[in-house]
Amino acid sequence: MSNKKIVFSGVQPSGNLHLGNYLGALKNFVSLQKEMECIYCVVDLHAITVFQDPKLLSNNILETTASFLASGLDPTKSIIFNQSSVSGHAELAWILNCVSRVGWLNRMTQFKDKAGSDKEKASVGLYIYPNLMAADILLYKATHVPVGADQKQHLELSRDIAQKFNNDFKCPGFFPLPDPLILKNISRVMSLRDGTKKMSKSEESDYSRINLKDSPDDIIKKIKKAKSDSEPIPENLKSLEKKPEALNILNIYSEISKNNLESVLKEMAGKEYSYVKKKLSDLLINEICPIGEKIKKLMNDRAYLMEILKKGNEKAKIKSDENLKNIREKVGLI
Ligand code: AQP
Repeated sequence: MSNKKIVFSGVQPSGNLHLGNYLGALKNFVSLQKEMECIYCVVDLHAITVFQDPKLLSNNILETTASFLASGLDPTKSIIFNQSSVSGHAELAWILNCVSRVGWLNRMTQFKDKAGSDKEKASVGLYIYPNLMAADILLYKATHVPVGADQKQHLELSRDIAQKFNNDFKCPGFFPLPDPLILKNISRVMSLRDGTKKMSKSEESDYSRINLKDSPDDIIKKIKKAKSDSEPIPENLKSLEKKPEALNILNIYSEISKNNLESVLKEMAGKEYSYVKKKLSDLLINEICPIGEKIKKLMNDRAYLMEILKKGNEKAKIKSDENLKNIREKVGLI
């Protein structure tokens, strides 16, 4: 077994990237590329588990690539490519479909959330999405996976699948068991309209999220309208237990201002939420708007983005072909 640390993670090109994707994933991706070998993927095969308009999908693949670059990912340090361009992802997913158990998938809460009340009408792809995610990670024998807390359960499943493969095919340690890298402070950014739901690309109301491409005016408007609390900011965390929207605003402020929540409460106790909202808008405009501008600029040079994906694909393919050859051997495929 090798001790090499390999990072893998992905983002779906299913719409506008938002503050949740940025704080829960992208920011972490950028800091990791300084320390480890990193592979970052635009997971387009995951996106189509829910219907995507083909024209919008092609555009979103490029825009997610642009968002990676604009957030600070460096294609000379990290491998950046789109999932469907490396066929090994789909091939390994099939092998792992045969290792993973129906009972395991039945426990996945994201399927229950996304499929909604009529599960019979959800795509089979949405149901087996976690097996494809395991394939993404194991295809590169990744050891570390930076994700938001919403993906923790899927990552635990990837570990179970890796372990079962190693046992079934009597190859202990063949697949490393991938570790999640989840930020402690703000692992889940919640919707600005409903503090019990995560901020999400597919949520209908644009007021529920801050998009990376939002203008300063959009940010000011959305934060102003964000649900909080009519009572002043309390001194302690306990008083926020039943106030998820207020807690969300303070959590986002804590993350963006790089102060822990306790010291934010100390600083803000007794003030109205309009006070923290004003400070938060200023900080968000400073951090997010330059990224949005870069995304827009990069989207004017599609040939450049295509070239980034092509080069990333070539590098990813070398690694995945080599691993897939060994995986096929273990399974007995000729
Ligand atoms: N609200 C969030 N807070 C923290 N992290 C988040 N992530 C997503 N939303 C939040 C993290 O971003 C990475 C990429 O996510 P994704 O786009 O592949 O899928 P998702 O989690 O399903 O994101 P969305 O926005 O909710 O997309 P839709 O609406 O299309 O399903 C992951 O690491 C995720 O944890």
